[in-house]
This record gives sequence, structure tokens and C-alpha cells, in this order.
Amino acid sequence: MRKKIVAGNWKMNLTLGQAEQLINDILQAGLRLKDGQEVVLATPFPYLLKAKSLLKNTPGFYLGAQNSASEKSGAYTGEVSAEMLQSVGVDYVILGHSERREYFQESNATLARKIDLALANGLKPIFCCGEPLEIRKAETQNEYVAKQLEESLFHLTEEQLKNIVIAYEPIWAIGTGLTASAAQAQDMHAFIRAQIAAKYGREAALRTTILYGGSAKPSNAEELFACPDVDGGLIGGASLVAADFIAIIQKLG
Ligand code: 3PY
Repeated sequence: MRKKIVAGNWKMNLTLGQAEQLINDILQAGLRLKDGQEVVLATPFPYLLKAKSLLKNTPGFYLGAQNSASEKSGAYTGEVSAEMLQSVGVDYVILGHSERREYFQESNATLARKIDLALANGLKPIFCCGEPLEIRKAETQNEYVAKQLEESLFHLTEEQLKNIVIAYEPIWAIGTGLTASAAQAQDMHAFIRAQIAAKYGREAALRTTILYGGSAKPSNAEELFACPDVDGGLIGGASLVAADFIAIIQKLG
């Protein structure tokens, strides 16, 4: 059985006090996660240690970062390495979010290096892929996403792939309020799984968790999570509101 995950991507939001309040509100809901269900909170870097102590090893709850460096260590002012994240107890790291690709020029090749370093330091990458609007309009989204997978992930061994979570985030649905329909999400998730099967075999494909991201919210999470190849969500804005995030987690079933 593959893992079902709801991961909150807080992006560059909240003060430390607000972050503490949000985590406490989420924990106080006393959610009982089923076997194989996980919740990840991907906080800004300065809040990771505090978040770690607030989560206090709550079963099923994991700590995430939103990025890590493509170099191991050294003179890279402002960067945060995978080893540093590991040393403060981070479990997951989001890599290749479209905002990183667009505003910080992260290429598929750079992301391949980040993935390798994250894995080498015991972190589980949540690798984001997805197409911009013009590619969707041209109906070439499958080729576009296949190239992202090929160039950033498909150099990994099957063993390494076990620690990868994939998040499909159509860029046209990020921060726009637009969401892919459940059918569009399912089509792409099935396509991604087929790509994995072609490269690593059916078993590897069936065990890979593939999340949907892009304006997922309480009102659409149930329909999205009901799709056979959608294994949960990477949640942006709605992860900043405790009631919304809790409602989305509950839609995991
Ligand atoms: C969104 O939902 O907007 C996201 O970018 C999630 O990562």
C-alpha cells in the first residue's frame, strides 16, 4: 500500500508566533491518521526547529522544508544545505516547486543535483512537476512533464525512488484560484505512474506516492483524493488556515 500524504507548503508566510499558533491549532484537532497516512508541515527555514519541538513526534506528523541547496556546503551565502536540514530533524523537502523554477531559475539539471543531495542526507524529496498554461493549451503537457521526470529523477536507482514523493502541480492552477478538474488531475497522475512503470517497473510505480497541488482546498479535496492515482495533496494557501488544512486532511478518508 502506498502512503497517502497531505503536505502544507507555507511558502513565505507567517511570523514565528503565527506559525506556533497554527501548529498548535492543527495538533489540538486531535486528528487520528490511519495507517499509511502522513501530514507534512513545510515551514519557512527559521521555524523548523520550533516546529520540530511543537510536533513532539506526534504520530503521522512530519517536518518539511521548502527548498535545499544544489551544493553540499561552502561559500554560498544565503543557501541552506540538505545536511543542515537533516541535522535539525527535517524529514521531507519540497524540491522544484514552480515558484523556485520561475523566480530562481531552477533547471531540471539543478534539481537532479538537489535530489541527490537530499537523498544522500536522508531527506525525502517531494519533487514538483507540472506545466504552464501555454503548454496545457497546446496539449503537450505529457511531453513536458515526462521531460521533467526524465531529467531530474530518472537517473535514480529503484531503491532511491522509494524515498521520492512526486507532486503534480499544474502551474496555471497555482495561486490563481483555478484547479485542475479531477479528470485532468487523474489523467496526469496516471501518465506519471505509467512513466515510472516504463522506467522502473509496475511495482515501483504502484508504490510511488503522487500528490496533487495547485489551489487544493476543502471544497475540492474530496473529489481530487477520490481519484485512483491521486494519493493526497500539496496544499498552498489553505495550509495556512488551521480549519481548512484540517478539513483537507480529513478528506484523505
Ligand atoms: C498551491 O496550492 O498554490 C501550491 O503552490 C502548493 O504547493
